[in-house]
Amino acid sequence: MCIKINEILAERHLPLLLRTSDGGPLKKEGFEAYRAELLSLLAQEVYGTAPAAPAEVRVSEQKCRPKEFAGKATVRELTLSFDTERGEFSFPVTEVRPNGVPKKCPMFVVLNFRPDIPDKYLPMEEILDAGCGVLRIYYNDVALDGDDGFAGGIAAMYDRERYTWGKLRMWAFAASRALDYLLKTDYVDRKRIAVAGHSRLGKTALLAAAFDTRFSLACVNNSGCSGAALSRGKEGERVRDITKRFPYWFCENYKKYADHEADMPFDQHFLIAAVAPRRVAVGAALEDIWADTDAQYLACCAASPAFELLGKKGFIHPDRLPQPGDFFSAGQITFHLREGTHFFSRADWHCYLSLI
Ligand code: GTR
Repeated sequence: MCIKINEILAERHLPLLLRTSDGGPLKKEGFEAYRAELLSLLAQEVYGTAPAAPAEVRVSEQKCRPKEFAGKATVRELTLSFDTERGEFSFPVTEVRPNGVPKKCPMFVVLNFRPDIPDKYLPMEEILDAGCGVLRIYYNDVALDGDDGFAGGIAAMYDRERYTWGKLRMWAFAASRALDYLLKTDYVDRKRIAVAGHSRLGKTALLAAAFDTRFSLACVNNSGCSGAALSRGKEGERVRDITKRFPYWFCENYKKYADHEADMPFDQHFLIAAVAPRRVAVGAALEDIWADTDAQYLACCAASPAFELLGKKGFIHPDRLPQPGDFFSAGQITFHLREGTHFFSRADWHCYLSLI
């Protein structure tokens, strides 16, 4: 028997998207205000509140290698700095941009687990051959991925009483500061700046694009729980698992939904919807049971109406669950499912490179 997607979604009893405060349907004109409400709800309950963007981001160059990757690219080691409540905060980034590209190049702000370039998650030559550049952030340079009591990195630069942000939001904040810098250069295509990450950094990429409308595309790889996967009815990792193992990724409030997903006044399709009308690319892997492939696909289905309200194609997909080899890329939400395990693979990159 073939079960329809709408029937599967109905069984998850998701909070309704696109409702006004009195429960009526939202109109296109009301979307911006509604989007702000979505973001404030998600900040309040999941990711925490964050400081406003600093007035300016300063850049200093540490090293420049103009002929890397067989002469195809210029690689620069940079330091980005900005003022915070407690003085200046700086973090290093690496910029790789293609040489000899006559027009401005599209860029990926890539949050990664290691500072290396290339890296097993970052096939640099293939990205360059597609005419794209990368601004790489090593996430531990911004805030340690561990329980440091929020005493180090960017966490220590702001009053914890004022801002409840967890580490995901801190890494996303850094992605926006990298974007501040890129927008000041004259070689970047301002309309084609993506934010990309895998797993916990896939959650971060989605969060960054939801909060910052200057990103044109979010590449959300194998993000799973608290990323692009619906929490209601989810297999593998649940809110209880993630808040127990990684409490510092979130704000305190999120813990109350451990084993109480049905009480959440939101689900993860709200986060995808907050990127509308821009593009969200969700990548899943067949053996990544912990992230739950179907839950990520269903979140795309459930978020689609937000994009449609704004006159865009939302998520264009057949009326079935995904199969390996699927890549649905006709709308603003795209989804692919590849064979294999939890990994940021070249196959994933090839999808994202076709979308930027
Ligand atoms: C897991 C975590 C996932 C995912 C992953 C990763 O242990 O439970 O949510 O973020 O780590 O980032 O590799």
